[in-house]
Amino acid sequence: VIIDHVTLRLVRIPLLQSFRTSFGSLPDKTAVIVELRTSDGLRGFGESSPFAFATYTEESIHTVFATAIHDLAPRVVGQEIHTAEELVAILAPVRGNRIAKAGFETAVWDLVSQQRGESLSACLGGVRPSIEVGESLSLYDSIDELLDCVDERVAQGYRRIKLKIEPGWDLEPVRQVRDRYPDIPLSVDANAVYHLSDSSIFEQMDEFDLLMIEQPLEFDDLVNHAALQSRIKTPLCLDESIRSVETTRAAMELGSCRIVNIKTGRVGGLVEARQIHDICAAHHAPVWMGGLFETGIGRAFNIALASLENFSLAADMSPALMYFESDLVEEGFQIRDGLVDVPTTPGTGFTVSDSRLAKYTVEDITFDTHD
Ligand code: OSB
Ligand code: MG
Repeated sequence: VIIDHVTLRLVRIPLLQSFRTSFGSLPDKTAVIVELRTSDGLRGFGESSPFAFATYTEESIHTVFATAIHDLAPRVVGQEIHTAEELVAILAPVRGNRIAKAGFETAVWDLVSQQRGESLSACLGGVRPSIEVGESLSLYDSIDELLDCVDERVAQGYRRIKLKIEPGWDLEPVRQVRDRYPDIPLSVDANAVYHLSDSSIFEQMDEFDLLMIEQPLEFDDLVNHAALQSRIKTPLCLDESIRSVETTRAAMELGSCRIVNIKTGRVGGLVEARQIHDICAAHHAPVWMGGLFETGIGRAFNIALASLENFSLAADMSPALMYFESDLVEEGFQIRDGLVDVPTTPGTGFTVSDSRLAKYTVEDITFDTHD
């Protein structure tokens, strides 16, 4: 198909409650929604889902929107594209900026799956009819607040609870949650705030029988994670450090982790994500689907990807309406008994709400072949 229009929409959606990690609070939900229109009238939607500031990775809503406008959209408009791999090749000269690229890449997958008349999961080679869902809990001001929240999520049937930690909020909250729920799958996520000199904290965590410890150390350090992994029994999981096929291979060969969190955006889209999944499978390292608080548009791609075989641990996949006052798709999805169904209808299985997209768009720009 020929991509004859590209529209980029910068959206901001208020959060229902603030969410705090070791790198700070998220003020609102920001995303760039990429719409590709083809010469034969198809519309494909993708999502770039950075946070407001460059605190999780080096991309922010500002860098993503600027990169999409100046580096990516001009390379895509007017092109004939049949597969997501072709799009990846077209964008390959642009270094990094993976969250920005993922908006375009996922939009192409939407077009491809519509054109083939197959579900996105089938197009990707998915095998799971449903995905197990866990929940990622914010840092809180008190352990009582945290325990209330854990009670609620356990009662709702979530299959894994992930606690955010930071210095001063680590061993004690984790101990209390573990004492209250001796059997739930429990993990912690430090978002890269500790140093190798903090190893004794993680050695002490071995007694909590955690499923994994996610990204304890610096966001780009594979060597120190390998050193820490050799000192503790609990599997390390890398999030921020896993950017690409190359960093995944390095992490596997160095022994930096035993589990990988794959986020569609962080790695630049579903083509790269699927390759990372395959490398991990070859190393017997399970993977799971992480999230960037995507709207329903982005969550749709995550659900389809998480239906691949080696996604054997619960995903961060709460419905957008748990976090935002409104979503950008018509359908939303339900979590039943800790599971979300993988759509089987052609395309992503979700329809963009044009009216809500317009309501939350604060800036937009369209490129067409006549520019
Ligand atoms: O590290 O996974 C993370 C949210 C903000 C910043 C970092 C992370 C998270 C999450 C997202 O845990 C969870 C989700 O999208 O459901
Ligand atoms: Mg994480």
